[in-house]
Amino acid sequence: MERYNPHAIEQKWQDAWAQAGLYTFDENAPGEKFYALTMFPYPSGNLHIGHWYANVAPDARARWLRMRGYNVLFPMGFDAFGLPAENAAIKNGVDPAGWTYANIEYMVGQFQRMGTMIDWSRRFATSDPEYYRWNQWFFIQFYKRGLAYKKDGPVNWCPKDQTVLANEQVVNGRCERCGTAVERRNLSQWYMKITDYADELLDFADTDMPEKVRLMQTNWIGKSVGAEVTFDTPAGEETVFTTRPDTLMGATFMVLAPEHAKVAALTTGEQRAEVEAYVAAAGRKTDVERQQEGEKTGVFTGSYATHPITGHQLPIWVADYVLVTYGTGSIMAVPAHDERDFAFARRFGLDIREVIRPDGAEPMAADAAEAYTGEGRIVNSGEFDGLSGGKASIAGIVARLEERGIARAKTTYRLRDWLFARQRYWGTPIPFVYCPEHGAQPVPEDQLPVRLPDNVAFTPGGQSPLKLDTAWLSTTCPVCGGPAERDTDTMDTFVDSSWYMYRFLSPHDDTAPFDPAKDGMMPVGLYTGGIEHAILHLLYSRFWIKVMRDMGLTAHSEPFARLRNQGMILGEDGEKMSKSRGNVVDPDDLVREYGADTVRTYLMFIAPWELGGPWDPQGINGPAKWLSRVWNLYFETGSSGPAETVTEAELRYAVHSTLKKVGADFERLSFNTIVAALMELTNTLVKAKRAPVFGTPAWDEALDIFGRMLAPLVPHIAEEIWTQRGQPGSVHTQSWPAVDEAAATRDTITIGVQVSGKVRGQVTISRAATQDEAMAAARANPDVARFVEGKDTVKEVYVPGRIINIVVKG
Ligand code: ANZ
Repeated sequence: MERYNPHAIEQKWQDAWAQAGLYTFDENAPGEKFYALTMFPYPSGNLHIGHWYANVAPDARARWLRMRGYNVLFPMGFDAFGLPAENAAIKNGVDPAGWTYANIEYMVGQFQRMGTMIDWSRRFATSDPEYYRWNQWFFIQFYKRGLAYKKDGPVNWCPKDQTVLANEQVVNGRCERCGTAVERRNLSQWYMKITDYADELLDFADTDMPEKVRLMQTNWIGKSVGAEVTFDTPAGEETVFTTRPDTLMGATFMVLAPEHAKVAALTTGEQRAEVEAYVAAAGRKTDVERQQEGEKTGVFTGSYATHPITGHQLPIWVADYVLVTYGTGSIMAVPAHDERDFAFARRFGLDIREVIRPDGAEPMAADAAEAYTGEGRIVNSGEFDGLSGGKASIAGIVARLEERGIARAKTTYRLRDWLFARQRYWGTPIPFVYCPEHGAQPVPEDQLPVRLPDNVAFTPGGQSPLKLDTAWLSTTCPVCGGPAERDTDTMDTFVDSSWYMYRFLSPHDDTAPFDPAKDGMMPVGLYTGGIEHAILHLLYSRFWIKVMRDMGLTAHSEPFARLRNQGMILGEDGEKMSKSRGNVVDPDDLVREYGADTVRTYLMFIAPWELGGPWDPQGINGPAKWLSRVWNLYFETGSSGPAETVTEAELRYAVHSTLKKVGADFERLSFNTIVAALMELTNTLVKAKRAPVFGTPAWDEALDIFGRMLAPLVPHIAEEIWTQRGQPGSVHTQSWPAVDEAAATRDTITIGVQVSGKVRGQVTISRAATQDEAMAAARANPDVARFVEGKDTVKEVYVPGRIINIVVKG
């Protein structure tokens, strides 16, 4: 007998499957359609263990669905635009396209060695002009709908990457990609009006996402319900946004953000030098630094606002804890009930006026140490006194203020419009031209795609080569035919992943982004990927699909019916794997040593999939040995014989109860317990091979069902077993076995026997045993018999399935 040698079978089967087109999705094939998708990778040049972890379990699940009769679409592509290609170009003088496509070829080969059921005939890269052409088409449609617009304003600028960044790409004040401190600049930029969809994006009714993901998106959108209240100032009316209009009478000063437009006009001559210095210093800080805890800073402008009800004069301050990008960029400060205002008032000796008091409490002490932010009754507020403060009374108070023209109800969002343009080369060119006569004009749709020029010159400073490519730059105005210049910006690469799931439906369509006849495949039935995409990618794609729906392109409002996140495989040391830490595990090395099936098994076995955990180099030996045992189970002769006692019922119970569990675990994406159950079943099978049940129909059934259960997890060895057993076709086109419910339930049970209330022994009886049968079995047990023989029986009780009690006298 040959020993298990994955290297002798894996490549062979991968080639055979590819040749047979075994995994090519055919929409006309029978079976309910199911769309399973794993987030596509960036073509960095190498699939790492994290990619394997992210892909093998969803592959197993897609294979399982297929065996259950679903017609499963499981495609893969490459998210191919982005900075690394361009940085490689700047650093090593290579062409970004050449670099990207060579990486893709290499990674496809790596993917193939994983043994997945990916349908490669649908593969595309988002840097293909045939793909990004539709980004441009969408951009023009969004523009026509008023959703793409250009605006002057403060933006985050990364001086190293020489490009603007979306707020989402600034982490702790630094460029998410290169870590350089981000600057603020005023630039005219393209935006996408995602804020139009803020409310709808808060509704997750049609998309099943993990609680944590929903929460992160909800916080990112940051909906706040409140009111705008207007104050008079020497520079005209100033409106503030507040979520607590019930505390209006407690407002004792006003604060403007340093960048607020009225700062200069409100600053008196005496205060000017101080205010200007403060504003300049604040400009050098990031929003995050400004909002960090720590001592509040600020300066008085010298001017006063008039309280709209009391007419009191409230000093107007400038402080950087108020952000120009939120609400109206100014606040009414209520130090008694807001922590930041309280700290500020204490620091600068400003008035604190209590207006909310818990029932039965004493008035707030003059030397109170902190603001009171809880519930209570309104006090010191004239006509509003006695109302309960907080949510309950806000609507009523706003209505009364509205009548007098002081306030109006207002809902504010933290979400900003999506800053869409980048000053980089390796992305989708924005399809606009600028004519001295006719301004910004979209490129006519029949001229799409606007292709990226080849052979551009990269400069070490990082400026976009598009700006320097005069041949590419100069074009004609679609309105007058006169000379015009192209937009040199490219799109944020998040556009590419915003709608790619639709492209897989008809990846070669050159008349539309996707074939509308295929819309029924959407939404994606199960989308899997990392939690790092909880906000940006998911929010953008949810937005994009809602716009597509409003354009009449799709009937769906959500791209993903269900999303699940895998955890992360860490280094042996529990740290994130990275070259600098030297703790990287290379899946290619592992495949060379153990074969893909073992690596697949180990990655599913190593941890609950959604949690992940540290890599254990010893751990892989378990799965390797298991697959050898599996192999021997089928192919080793000579070790069979009646040396063990496994009955037919026991064997069938083991097989069918495992089958039942594996099905339930696939459903809930619990892969490690599937592997564990199959390992346990292997033990029973190895025993059964040496028992009289060997060679019976039950034995054949066991080998058949076990072989099919292996197929989704370890496709190569399962295929070899299938074939070597002389069965025609592929195990991967077989159906998933049906559970024999009767066999999956044990028909005997083991229960305790009490004599006069004391447990004396245990008996194994049929589940269907009658009281008489149960009693007979109990009395036949020697441990029980000792206590009942020769004694009078007072009572016999059998609680079916639970306990037997024999009460005796004497
Ligand atoms: C008066 C007040 C009294 C407030 C009170 C709070 C508590 P969220 O919930 O996050 O939306 N605010 C408004 N605009 C601001 C800005 N540009 N920068 C910093 N803070 C700003 O927060 C809304 C509250 O944050 C608003 O309600 C305002 O302070 C402050 F007992 O107004 B409040």
